[in-house]
Amino acid sequence: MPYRGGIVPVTIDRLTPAIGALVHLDDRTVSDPCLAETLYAALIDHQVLVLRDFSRSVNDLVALAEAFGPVTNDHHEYQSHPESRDVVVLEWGGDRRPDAAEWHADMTYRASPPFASVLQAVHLPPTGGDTLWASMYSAFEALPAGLQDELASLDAVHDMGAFRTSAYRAGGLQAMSDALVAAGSAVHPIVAHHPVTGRPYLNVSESFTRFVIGLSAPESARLLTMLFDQINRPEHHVRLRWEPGTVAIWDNRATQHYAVADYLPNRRVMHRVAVTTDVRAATFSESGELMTQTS
Ligand SMILES: O=C(O)CCC(=O)C(=O)O
Repeated sequence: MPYRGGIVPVTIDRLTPAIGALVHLDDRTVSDPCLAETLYAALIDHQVLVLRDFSRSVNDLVALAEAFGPVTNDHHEYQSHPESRDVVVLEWGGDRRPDAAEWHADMTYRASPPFASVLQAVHLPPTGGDTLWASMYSAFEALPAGLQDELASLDAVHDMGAFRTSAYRAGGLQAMSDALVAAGSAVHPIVAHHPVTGRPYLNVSESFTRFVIGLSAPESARLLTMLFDQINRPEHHVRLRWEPGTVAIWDNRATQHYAVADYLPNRRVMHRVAVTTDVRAATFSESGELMTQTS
């Protein structure tokens, strides 16, 4: 079905009932500001957008990310691309084991995690290396109403999770403690509300959520494990089979992702740009209605 979000008509195919859409850009360029509005409205609707055969230029990838907002080169663990500090290179293979085969939203150990991420496949293994996204709206809505109510008053602590391992191996306890302080930790509500749609979503991840404030350690562990099991249910998911040049854009608030680590010793290289802030969020009505010309 043709979709007329914003001003520019592009064709958008929904990928699963819960999450994800394939966007056909045809010959449009991301420097077109109307297209940026259209992609933004589609991202809010579908949470993850997939663009096939996007330009392989690092600058074009950054321009695509900048259509969504200011970008950041601020990551404590990954290397930047030699042509652009804004592009992080995620390269795995041989002895380098992938680190993202666990459900997470990016950097929730920060008080303000990035709003969105843009990821491009650069080099792929012959098979494997898919990425899955899960809708945290869908995961929350599938919980029993009584549990939804109980969760609404709870907050949880997020920290850098397994990222601490590299610091520990490099410099022991002091280096690990320093890395934890440098990366930061944050307390977020277990049920967050999307700033644009107003919809509630589940806001805990197995990568970064450590503890539920106010519960005993075993109570906290039991509750989080139950919520992680919910996130792991396939009805909340979309699974992307990458092709070289494929780009995925995700809203880092009400989604989580999982990079399947099934391709070693083959090599897989991805470029990622993180968008810090949703500059358009303030232009949306309090009721959560999109203010673009979506028909
Ligand atoms: O490599 C992937 O497919 C996803 C990487 C990832 O988890 C991330 O960018 O946060």
